[in-house]
Amino acid sequence: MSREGALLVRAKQEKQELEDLAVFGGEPSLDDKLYVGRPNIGDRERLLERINDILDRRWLTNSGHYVQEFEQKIAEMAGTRHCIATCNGTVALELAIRALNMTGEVIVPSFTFIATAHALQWQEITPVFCDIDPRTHTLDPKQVERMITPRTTGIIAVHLWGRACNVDALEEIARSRGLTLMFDAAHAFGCTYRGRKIGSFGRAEVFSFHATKFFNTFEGGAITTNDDDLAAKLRLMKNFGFAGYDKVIYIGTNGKMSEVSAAMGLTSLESIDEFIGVNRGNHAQYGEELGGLRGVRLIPYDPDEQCNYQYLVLEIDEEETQISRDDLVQLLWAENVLARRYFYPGCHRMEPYRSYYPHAGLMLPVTERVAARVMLLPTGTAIGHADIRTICQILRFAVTHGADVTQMLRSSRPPGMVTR
Ligand code: T4K
Repeated sequence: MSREGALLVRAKQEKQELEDLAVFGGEPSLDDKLYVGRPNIGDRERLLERINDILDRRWLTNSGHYVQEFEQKIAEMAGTRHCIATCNGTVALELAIRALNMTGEVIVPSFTFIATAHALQWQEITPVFCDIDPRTHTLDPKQVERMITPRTTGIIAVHLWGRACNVDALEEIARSRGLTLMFDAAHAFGCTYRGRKIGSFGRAEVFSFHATKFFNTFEGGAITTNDDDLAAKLRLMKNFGFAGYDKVIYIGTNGKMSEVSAAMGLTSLESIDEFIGVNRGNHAQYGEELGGLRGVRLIPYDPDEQCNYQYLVLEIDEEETQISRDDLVQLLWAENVLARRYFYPGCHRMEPYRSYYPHAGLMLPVTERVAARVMLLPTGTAIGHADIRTICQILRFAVTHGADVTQMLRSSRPPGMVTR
């Protein structure tokens, strides 16, 4: 690009006056939308080779060559004896919950993707929403103890943002209270807890390889465990309970991963270091560009642990910024930066839980506070350094003029308008 071209782009991007913000009628800083969770894609040629091979073999699903290879690789990388690949993370959760005989009540965070709760409710098990630690955004072990009742059979803890839960404390509670502990590790493939790979904690751990995860199988998931009997049961359950042609020995469902998904997974795995490297670099750049911006905190990753850096999470302290998280999200959307409010408003405020337990929020003060402050920004291989610079410039401008932007939004917003 010529120097003049570069200056033009720069002029378009940098906001000087409030009216330059797209939310007030200015030109959006970005021509194309930037999404949270844009898929990372590995080597296309390699993927297409594999898909061609699948077609040549005429073996498309049902524990084919590629699914077996994928399961082996995941087990190796997670450091477990078994990996059972599934069609998605939600079905993997449902299978694990059922195979582990969870019943009655199971303690889960409310600050998670709705699938964690639904996987229980789907089987008529009551998700009991428990508060989180404000520092880690994961289950607070002290609160977990408070939520145990005679009906409690288990705990599903979530390694949110790929940052490990307080595994030791949870394992101790599960052991001493006779509860089954498993982990929703949907965000945490490639991450460690005290140097050990996530995958082998609790009775089982569940991964998601959905398109929006840092490495994906289009749709997909997996359960990892070191329990031989559990693994055997899960293999039956994900294939209708078939133990051979014409022989069903267990109740089951169809939770199988297809060959083409496994091919995508194997191809993605070959680029995993690159994906993590890009995410780590993006995280560092956001950190530098937003450094010192009052009221905006970038959630850090523990430098002593391995992490996939897939989630770029900000906490907005409205008292400091003078502009709310929701207003910032609205303003970014207008600029074509589709920031997200994961996991607002918390599962307990979504149906059917909101109707079942209208007062659950009373036990979840930290969840409610954090859910009102968190905002996720785009990262991954689909965005570049210039995009990050632009996003940070918009944020810096909006926060520096926080009170004025808020006032102007209030006077320009039609009554009843909400941000997504
Ligand atoms: N447990 C936890 C803690 C989870 O976070 C999840 C899933 C699960 C369990 C269940 O695992 P799965 O059954 O999904 O395997 C997304 C994902 O759909 C969901 O997988 C993920 N968590 C969650 C955190 O995010 P949504 O409802 O936010 O939006 P979605 O899927 O429409 O995509 C988000 C953005 O990504 C879009 O704005 C556009 C972009 N996108 C999406 C897709 C699918 C693309 O650019 N390309 C794509 O192909 O749930």
